[in-house]
Amino acid sequence: SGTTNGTVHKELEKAGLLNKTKISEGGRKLRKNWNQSWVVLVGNSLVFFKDPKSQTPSSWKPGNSRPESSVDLRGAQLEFADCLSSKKNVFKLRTVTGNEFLLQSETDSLVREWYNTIQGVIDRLALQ
Ligand code: I3S
Repeated sequence: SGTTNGTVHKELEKAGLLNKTKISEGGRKLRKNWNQSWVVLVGNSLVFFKDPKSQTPSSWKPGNSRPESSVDLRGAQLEFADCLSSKKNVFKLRTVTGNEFLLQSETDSLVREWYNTIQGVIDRLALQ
């Protein structure tokens, strides 16, 4: 993040479409409900938007659209989790608060990029 005139500008790291389902809330298991989500990695957060059609990287601005939910990546854990789904290219994101999400795409390279970029942010936060 950079600061100009007292305003913090969070860095947009990555944005795109992924299939997403939440599988735990505070350690409590949830029933899967896979949906396509517009996912934005900005600052220390992974932000999910419900309506992918109305979102593009160029149209995304803070405060421009209402996120469905947001995940604090500090202390979060990532792991590939093809064993948790019949889908391929699945990884699990677990937050410190015990929320767990599965993220997936049919495109292998895209999923690897997301995994590596999110892991990079988690690693950076661990050093701060
Ligand atoms: O791991 P699960 O519970 O077998 O996941 C599947 C189910 O949640 C299923 O929903 P219903 O049980 O409500 O019909 C979903 O439609 C599937 O997509 C889930 O499995 P995958 O393998 O797609 O993660």
